[in-house]
Amino acid sequence: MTAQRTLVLVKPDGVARNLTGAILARIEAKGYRLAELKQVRASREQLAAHYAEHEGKPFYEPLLEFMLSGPIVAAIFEGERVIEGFRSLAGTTDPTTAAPGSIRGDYGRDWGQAVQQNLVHGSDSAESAEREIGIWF
Ligand code: DAT
Ligand code: MG
Repeated sequence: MTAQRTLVLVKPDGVARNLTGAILARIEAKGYRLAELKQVRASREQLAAHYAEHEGKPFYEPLLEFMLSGPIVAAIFEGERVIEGFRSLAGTTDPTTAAPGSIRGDYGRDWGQAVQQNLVHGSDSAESAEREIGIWF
C-alpha cells in the first residue's frame, strides 16, 4: 500500500506574511514527505469545487474572496496517517483559540474577519484528499 496523501494549502494570509517556509518546515520536521509543491493564483471555479461543501453558508462568499486575494501555495504531503497528523499540526479552525504549538495557534489570530485567515487548509478524509488533489494538481 502506498503511503497516505493529503492536500495542504498555505492560504493567502500565510503566503503574504512570508510564513510559507516556516509552515512547510514544520510539516517536514514532523516527518512527512513533501511530494509536490507549487504557488498558484486560484480561480473561482477551483475554489467553488474545493469548498463545495460550504456553498450557501454565510461565510462562503467572503471565504472565496479571501482565497482569491493573493497567491496560494499548494502541496501534497505523504506519510502514514498524514491526514490526521496534519490536521492536528494545523490546529482547530478558529486561530484565536487554536492550541499553542499548532500552526494556527502559533501564527494566527482574528484580524477582524472571523476565522477566515487561518493560514492553512488540510484535507479531512482520504476521499477529500484525493478529490482535492485532483483540483489543485
Ligand atoms: P477547516 O479549515 O478547519 O477544515 P472548515 O472546513 O469547517 O474548517 O471551513 C473551511 C474554512 O472556512 C475555514 O478554514 C475558515 C472558513 N470558516 C469556517 N467556518 C467559518 C465561520 N463560522 N466563519 C467564517 N469563516 C469560516
Ligand atoms: Mg475543512
